[in-house]
Amino acid sequence: MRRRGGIVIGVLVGVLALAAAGCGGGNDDNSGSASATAAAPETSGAASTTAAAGGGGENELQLTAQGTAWNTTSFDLKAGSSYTLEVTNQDSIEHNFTFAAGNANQDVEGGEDAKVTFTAPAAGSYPFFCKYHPSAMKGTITVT
Ligand SMILES: [Cu+2]
Repeated sequence: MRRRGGIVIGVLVGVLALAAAGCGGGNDDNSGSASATAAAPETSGAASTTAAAGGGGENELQLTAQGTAWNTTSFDLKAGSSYTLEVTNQDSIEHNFTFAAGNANQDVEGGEDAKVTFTAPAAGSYPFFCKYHPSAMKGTITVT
């Protein structure tokens, strides 16, 4: 922990030093590229890709609550496939994602987001909704 923080601070200081040097017009020999490549390994692990979706693997879905409404009211899933849904709550009040056929029931505090994983049931059409605002926040999940 300590060591890593020191490296991050060191990189920041280096960037600032380079910026300052740029203004003075002096040491341009080891400019921008050096600090950019040094920082790259730190961030590589954090970036999540959605490209992994496919054959029996994990599929990522997104849903946002804003103004006591969902930004998406329909999803198409494949029967038996596993899904991870990230629910983003942009309101200040708590919302919830309930998809009973997939045994999903996930609360999401105001201003936060939460992930819920479920397996698509047999082919059919199923409702999803926020259990706190079921008439305003509902949609349909179609499984094929
Ligand atoms: Cu709600």
